[in-house]
Amino acid sequence: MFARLVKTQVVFCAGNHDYLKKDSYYRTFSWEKHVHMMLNRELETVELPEIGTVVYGFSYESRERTDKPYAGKRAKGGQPAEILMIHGGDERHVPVKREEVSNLGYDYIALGHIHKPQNIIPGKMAYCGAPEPIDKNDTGKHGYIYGEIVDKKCRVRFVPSAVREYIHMEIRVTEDISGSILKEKIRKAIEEKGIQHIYKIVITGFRSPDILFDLQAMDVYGNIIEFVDNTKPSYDFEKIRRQNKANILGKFIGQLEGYGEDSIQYRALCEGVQALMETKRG
Ligand SMILES: [Mn+2]
Repeated sequence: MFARLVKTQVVFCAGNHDYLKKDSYYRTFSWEKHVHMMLNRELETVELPEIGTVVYGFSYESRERTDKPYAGKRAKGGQPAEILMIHGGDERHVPVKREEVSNLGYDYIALGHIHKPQNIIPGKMAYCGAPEPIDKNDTGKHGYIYGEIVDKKCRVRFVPSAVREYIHMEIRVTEDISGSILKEKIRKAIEEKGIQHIYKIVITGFRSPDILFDLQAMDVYGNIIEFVDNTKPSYDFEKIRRQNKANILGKFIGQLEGYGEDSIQYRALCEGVQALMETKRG
């Protein structure tokens, strides 16, 4: 795929996942002229005089490394544009301190390893993030960073380009909502945001006490990977207690009333009342 590019110089390094083993395919593969792989664990340079650019970088030879191959290595001024490329940034993968790299003289510092795109120093240092999200908690936009260095001034912008996004979506219900209405609601919400995305649906609010949602049946487009039902039954506990003063139901509510809706006591109250109501009905 790199070979198909006709106007682009590609510079890249091996990171902690695809680190250079002794028999790594990276070492022997013969890349096209415009594809430059860094095969050194120490800082090396790729000079691209035809575009007035030099890229400094290094590769991993192990899954983890806590040294800093860039430390104290200043940009040498060999080309008008000087870029430093670092894979890592956390404690076990080439730690990066903003102060340690920002005054080494590079025009831009390109960071990789963290999947969420983030600006570390505006116009100077950023993680582009994974071009496509790679796990369900990797929500938000994904893409690449487009930058231009002109007269030692760097301007960058993030360009969203991912085909899909992971989206966590909350759907509120009320006690008049049935399973089939909820299914419609979810379907519409997904259509609005895009059926190409992948969803985690969290259902909140108060449902009718008689309903138990069949969530599996609500995955209309096959793009819901997780359902969380946080709904609570809309019991009027005070009223039920008053009507059942003399029996176990009323006493049970009396014991567990007054706890917050997020407490385990509240859950016990809901489950217990439901069980006792069903017994009563039967
Ligand atoms: Mn990594």
